[in-house]
Amino acid sequence: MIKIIQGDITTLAVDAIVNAANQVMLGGGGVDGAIHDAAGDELYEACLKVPEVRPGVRCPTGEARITSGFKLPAKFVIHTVGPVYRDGLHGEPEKLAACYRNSLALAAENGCKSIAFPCISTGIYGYPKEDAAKIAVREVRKFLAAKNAKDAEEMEVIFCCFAERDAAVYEKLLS
Ligand code: AR6
Repeated sequence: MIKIIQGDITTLAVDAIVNAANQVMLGGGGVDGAIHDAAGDELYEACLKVPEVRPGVRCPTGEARITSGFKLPAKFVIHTVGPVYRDGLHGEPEKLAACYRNSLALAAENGCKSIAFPCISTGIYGYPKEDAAKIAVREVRKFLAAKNAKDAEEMEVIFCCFAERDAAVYEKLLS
Protein backbone atom coordinates (compact mmCIF):
# COMPACT_ATOMS: atom_id res chain seq x y z
CA MET A 1 0.00 0.00 0.00
CA ILE A 2 1.24 3.47 -0.86
CA LYS A 3 0.32 6.53 1.20
CA ILE A 4 1.19 10.21 1.04
CA ILE A 5 1.61 12.18 4.22
CA GLN A 6 2.42 15.85 4.46
CA GLY A 7 4.51 16.67 7.50
CA ASP A 8 7.58 15.96 9.55
CA ILE A 9 9.00 12.48 9.05
CA THR A 10 10.50 12.44 12.56
CA THR A 11 7.00 12.22 14.06
CA LEU A 12 5.96 9.04 12.24
CA ALA A 13 5.50 5.84 14.26
CA VAL A 14 6.49 3.47 11.48
CA ASP A 15 8.96 0.60 11.43
CA ALA A 16 11.51 2.61 9.47
CA ILE A 17 12.03 6.16 8.32
CA VAL A 18 14.50 6.87 5.58
CA ASN A 19 17.10 9.57 6.02
CA ALA A 20 18.42 11.58 3.07
CA ALA A 21 21.96 11.46 4.42
CA ASN A 22 25.39 12.19 3.03
CA GLN A 23 28.27 9.75 2.54
CA VAL A 24 29.91 10.48 5.90
CA MET A 25 26.61 9.70 7.65
CA LEU A 26 27.20 11.91 10.66
CA GLY A 27 24.33 14.35 10.24
CA GLY A 28 23.83 17.54 8.28
CA GLY A 29 21.05 19.95 7.37
CA GLY A 30 17.55 19.34 6.02
CA VAL A 31 15.79 16.13 6.95
CA ASP A 32 19.12 14.64 8.10
CA GLY A 33 19.52 17.34 10.74
CA ALA A 34 15.90 16.96 11.84
CA ILE A 35 16.29 13.18 12.21
CA HIS A 36 19.52 13.46 14.21
CA ASP A 37 18.00 16.15 16.46
CA ALA A 38 14.92 14.07 17.18
CA ALA A 39 16.73 10.73 17.58
CA GLY A 40 19.33 12.10 19.99
CA ASP A 41 23.08 11.60 20.37
CA GLU A 42 22.80 7.84 20.32
CA LEU A 43 22.02 8.02 16.62
CA TYR A 44 25.28 9.87 16.00
CA GLU A 45 27.13 7.23 18.04
CA ALA A 46 25.48 4.43 16.06
CA CYS A 47 26.38 6.10 12.78
CA LEU A 48 30.00 6.46 13.91
CA LYS A 49 30.08 2.69 14.34
CA VAL A 50 29.05 2.06 10.74
CA PRO A 51 32.30 1.03 9.07
CA GLU A 52 33.83 3.31 6.47
CA VAL A 53 34.14 1.72 3.04
CA ARG A 54 36.82 4.30 2.24
CA PRO A 55 37.99 7.33 4.17
CA GLY A 56 35.04 9.60 4.90
CA VAL A 57 32.50 7.29 3.25
CA ARG A 58 30.17 5.14 5.33
CA CYS A 59 27.45 4.97 2.74
CA PRO A 60 28.26 5.47 -0.95
CA THR A 61 25.69 7.28 -3.10
CA GLY A 62 22.78 4.99 -3.95
CA GLU A 63 23.43 2.56 -1.09
CA ALA A 64 21.69 2.29 2.30
CA ARG A 65 22.63 1.54 5.91
CA ILE A 66 20.38 0.81 8.89
CA THR A 67 20.51 1.92 12.52
CA SER A 68 18.09 1.94 15.39
CA GLY A 69 15.74 4.93 15.71
CA PHE A 70 16.64 5.64 19.35
CA LYS A 71 14.39 8.49 20.62
CA LEU A 72 12.31 8.51 17.43
CA PRO A 73 8.90 6.85 17.32
CA ALA A 74 10.29 4.86 14.36
CA LYS A 75 12.10 1.64 15.19
CA PHE A 76 14.80 2.05 12.54
CA VAL A 77 16.45 4.75 10.50
CA ILE A 78 17.55 3.71 7.03
CA HIS A 79 20.23 6.10 5.84
CA THR A 80 20.59 6.47 2.12
CA VAL A 81 22.57 8.93 0.06
CA GLY A 82 20.93 10.49 -2.95
CA PRO A 83 22.85 11.90 -5.88
CA VAL A 84 23.78 15.56 -6.11
CA TYR A 85 21.90 16.74 -9.20
CA ARG A 86 23.93 18.18 -12.05
CA ASP A 87 21.94 17.81 -15.27
CA GLY A 88 20.41 14.35 -15.05
CA LEU A 89 22.99 12.98 -17.46
CA HIS A 90 25.56 11.91 -14.90
CA GLY A 91 23.87 8.79 -13.56
CA GLU A 92 21.58 10.73 -11.21
CA PRO A 93 18.34 8.84 -12.14
CA GLU A 94 20.00 5.43 -11.67
CA LYS A 95 21.55 6.49 -8.36
CA LEU A 96 18.24 7.86 -7.06
CA ALA A 97 16.41 4.70 -8.11
CA ALA A 98 19.05 2.65 -6.27
CA CYS A 99 18.38 4.64 -3.08
CA TYR A 100 14.73 3.58 -3.14
CA ARG A 101 15.48 -0.04 -4.09
CA ASN A 102 18.23 -0.52 -1.52
CA SER A 103 16.26 1.16 1.26
CA LEU A 104 13.22 -1.03 0.57
CA ALA A 105 15.34 -4.18 0.43
CA LEU A 106 17.00 -3.32 3.74
CA ALA A 107 13.63 -2.62 5.33
CA ALA A 108 12.28 -5.98 4.15
CA GLU A 109 15.40 -7.79 5.40
CA ASN A 110 14.81 -6.28 8.82
CA GLY A 111 11.17 -7.30 8.96
CA CYS A 112 9.74 -3.82 8.48
CA LYS A 113 6.09 -3.65 7.53
CA SER A 114 5.99 0.12 7.19
CA ILE A 115 8.51 2.59 5.84
CA ALA A 116 8.42 6.34 5.22
CA PHE A 117 10.55 8.17 2.65
CA PRO A 118 11.35 11.87 2.43
CA CYS A 119 11.81 13.35 -1.05
CA ILE A 120 15.42 12.20 -1.35
CA SER A 121 17.86 14.55 -3.14
CA THR A 122 15.22 17.23 -3.78
CA GLY A 123 16.44 19.70 -1.15
CA ILE A 124 20.09 20.64 -0.78
CA TYR A 125 21.07 18.16 -3.53
CA GLY A 126 18.85 19.95 -6.05
CA TYR A 127 17.07 17.11 -7.86
CA PRO A 128 14.00 18.43 -9.75
CA LYS A 129 11.03 17.43 -7.65
CA GLU A 130 8.78 15.98 -10.30
CA ASP A 131 11.52 13.90 -11.91
CA ALA A 132 12.55 12.57 -8.51
CA ALA A 133 8.96 11.74 -7.54
CA LYS A 134 8.46 9.77 -10.77
CA ILE A 135 11.49 7.64 -9.97
CA ALA A 136 10.36 7.16 -6.37
CA VAL A 137 6.86 6.04 -7.37
CA ARG A 138 8.17 3.74 -10.11
CA GLU A 139 10.63 1.99 -7.80
CA VAL A 140 8.17 1.59 -4.94
CA ARG A 141 5.51 0.19 -7.25
CA LYS A 142 8.00 -2.26 -8.73
CA PHE A 143 9.13 -3.36 -5.29
CA LEU A 144 5.60 -3.85 -3.95
CA ALA A 145 4.53 -5.79 -7.05
CA ALA A 146 7.51 -8.14 -6.77
CA LYS A 147 7.12 -8.54 -3.02
CA ASN A 148 3.43 -9.32 -3.23
CA ALA A 149 4.01 -11.80 -6.00
CA LYS A 150 6.56 -13.54 -3.81
CA ASP A 151 4.90 -13.76 -0.41
CA ALA A 152 1.64 -11.86 -0.70
CA GLU A 153 2.68 -9.67 2.20
CA GLU A 154 1.84 -6.01 2.06
CA MET A 155 4.28 -3.37 3.10
CA GLU A 156 3.04 0.11 3.79
CA VAL A 157 5.16 2.67 1.99
CA ILE A 158 4.66 6.31 2.89
CA PHE A 159 5.90 9.27 0.90
CA CYS A 160 6.37 11.88 3.60
CA CYS A 161 6.41 15.31 2.01
CA PHE A 162 7.44 18.29 4.08
CA ALA A 163 5.89 20.81 1.72
CA GLU A 164 2.32 20.86 0.49
CA ARG A 165 3.42 21.28 -3.11
CA ASP A 166 5.61 18.17 -2.87
CA ALA A 167 2.62 16.18 -1.64
CA ALA A 168 0.63 17.52 -4.61
CA VAL A 169 3.26 16.15 -7.01
CA TYR A 170 2.85 12.67 -5.51
CA GLU A 171 -0.96 12.94 -5.42
CA LYS A 172 -0.91 13.63 -9.14
CA LEU A 173 1.42 10.74 -9.92
CA LEU A 174 -0.56 8.26 -7.83
CA SER A 175 -4.03 9.27 -8.99
N1 AR6 B 1 10.45 15.64 7.33
C1 AR6 B 1 10.25 15.30 6.03
N2 AR6 B 1 10.89 15.88 5.00
C2 AR6 B 1 11.76 16.87 5.31
C3 AR6 B 1 12.05 17.28 6.63
C4 AR6 B 1 11.34 16.61 7.67
N3 AR6 B 1 11.53 16.91 8.94
N4 AR6 B 1 12.97 18.27 6.58
C5 AR6 B 1 13.25 18.48 5.27
N5 AR6 B 1 12.52 17.65 4.51
P1 AR6 B 1 17.29 17.55 2.09
P2 AR6 B 1 18.90 16.11 0.08
C6 AR6 B 1 12.49 17.49 3.04
O1 AR6 B 1 17.96 18.83 1.75
O2 AR6 B 1 18.45 17.03 -1.00
C7 AR6 B 1 21.78 17.18 4.29
O3 AR6 B 1 22.63 18.19 4.77
C8 AR6 B 1 12.89 18.66 2.18
O4 AR6 B 1 11.79 19.57 2.06
O5 AR6 B 1 17.08 17.22 3.52
O6 AR6 B 1 18.91 14.64 -0.20
C9 AR6 B 1 22.46 15.84 4.22
O7 AR6 B 1 23.40 15.66 5.25
C10 AR6 B 1 13.20 17.97 0.86
O8 AR6 B 1 12.01 17.76 0.12
O9 AR6 B 1 18.11 16.27 1.45
C11 AR6 B 1 23.11 15.89 2.87
O10 AR6 B 1 24.35 16.55 2.93
C12 AR6 B 1 13.71 16.60 1.29
O11 AR6 B 1 13.44 16.49 2.69
C13 AR6 B 1 22.15 16.68 2.02
O12 AR6 B 1 21.42 17.49 2.96
C14 AR6 B 1 15.18 16.38 1.06
O13 AR6 B 1 15.91 17.55 1.32
C15 AR6 B 1 21.16 15.80 1.32
O14 AR6 B 1 20.37 16.57 0.46
